[in-house]
Amino acid sequence: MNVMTAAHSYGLFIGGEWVDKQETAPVVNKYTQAVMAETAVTEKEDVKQAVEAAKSAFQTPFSMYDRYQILLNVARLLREHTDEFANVIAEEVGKPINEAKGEVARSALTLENSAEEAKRIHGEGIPVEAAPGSENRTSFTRRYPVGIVAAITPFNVPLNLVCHKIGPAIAAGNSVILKPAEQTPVSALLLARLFEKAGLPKGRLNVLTGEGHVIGPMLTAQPDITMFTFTGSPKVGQLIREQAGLRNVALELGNNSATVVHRDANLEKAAELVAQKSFNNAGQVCISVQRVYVHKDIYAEFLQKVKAAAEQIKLGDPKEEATQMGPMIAEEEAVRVEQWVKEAVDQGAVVETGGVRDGVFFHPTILTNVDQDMKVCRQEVFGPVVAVDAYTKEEEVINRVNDSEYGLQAGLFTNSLSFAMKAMDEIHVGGLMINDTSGYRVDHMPYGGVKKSGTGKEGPRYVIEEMTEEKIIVFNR
Ligand code: TXE
Repeated sequence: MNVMTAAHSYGLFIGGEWVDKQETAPVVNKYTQAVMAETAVTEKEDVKQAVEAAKSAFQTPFSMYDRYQILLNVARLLREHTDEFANVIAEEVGKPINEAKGEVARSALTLENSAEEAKRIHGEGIPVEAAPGSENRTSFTRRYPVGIVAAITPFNVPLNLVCHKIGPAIAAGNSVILKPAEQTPVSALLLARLFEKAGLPKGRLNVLTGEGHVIGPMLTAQPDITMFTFTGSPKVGQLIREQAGLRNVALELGNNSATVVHRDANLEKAAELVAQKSFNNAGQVCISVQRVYVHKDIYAEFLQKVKAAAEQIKLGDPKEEATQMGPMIAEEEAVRVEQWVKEAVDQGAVVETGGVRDGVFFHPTILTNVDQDMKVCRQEVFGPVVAVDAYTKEEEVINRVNDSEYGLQAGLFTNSLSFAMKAMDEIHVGGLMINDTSGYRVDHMPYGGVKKSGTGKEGPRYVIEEMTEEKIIVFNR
């Protein structure tokens, strides 16, 4: 029996103070649907105060070494509080506890890497004297923080994707206003407490909770916010870009990731990784495997292996160690996925396994006999559904992978160097994983897509470049 833990209540975090609000919104445990927290609802006045706090903090010097130390301290505190954060993530996302612990570990690495990069922000010498007539000049560039960064984050990775925005922003010397996803804000609020404990100067980090479609326009209406960084759906990304005007907007958006399994692939490894990366976090990952193209010579054998792996996956309470897949973020999302699968079946797709909704749960599902124009292939399912199809030629499968409005990451299992090199040049994505699935990511690598998958790269070093402005200085003797 789930003992109802007393629901915690959290205020807004503005200028280093916790601000309680009259109106609050519940956060539910996605497995039990019990209220696990009450969070404050942001009003226009709070946005103004957060901008003021961020602005005055930005005017107070904050050395690189101090930034380094604070970020390193928060990484340490995160590790020390792994169980607390993992439990919150398991409850507010429905993510199995072991995956949640993994997210906490990666979040600490993201902050640790941000700390290291805080000490490596520099310009370079520019040989202007190489120009005839400039022999008496000397020049170099410097990088300066952009100012106030507004960060808006999605529900599915509520701690690490927040760290990917706060870490580099602070490392670069900016002030941050964070608006976490309304379905999963508690991890971000607990993280703010760690920054407060680590001695982050007041106003350098502000957290505003509430619904994005209400707070978003309030943020983009603030002229003092110099940059927006958003991770979420293309629809919202487009809205923010339109509202931001000429200001810089970094967008990490959706994908319908493809992975290719060539006839010379290691079938065991490919089937294991495809099953793992199709269904982890109930497929609610932007680089989750959604389309698998398998060479016809090994199609039947591969399908049998990945089906067997999918049928082993244990669904259940995310707080149980044995659980490998929890509920989706909300029942209406599971209903949407059920409708998409039904539509595909009506159009001729075959359900090899799964295809069943059980309340908020959707069973790991493998579809075959699919068509590229079915929603389950053409759009982003963001659920535990993968479509597996056969191909014959390298040229053909590259065209099918590219037949998408998205281009975040793709995977290719092959031992053919020539095919890998051809794919390297011709598959149009932000990242190509050879002998791995589209779902591979480590936190310090450049991560980001092309086409509708967004603009800009994440990974602390790359975000710091986007969150600083380069200035050239030229001395004339
Ligand atoms: O997105 P939403 P969700 C993508 C994933 C999927 C989506 C799922 O591919 O498409 O995110 O996450 C706020 N103005 N990625 O459902 O609805 C909202 O409150 C301003 C890609 O959370 O876009 C939340 O905080 N903000 C990614 C945030 O936007 C608004 C990895 C995201 O909400 C708003 C993870 C508005 N009008 C998920 N409406 C990657 N590429 O790495 C909502 N929001």
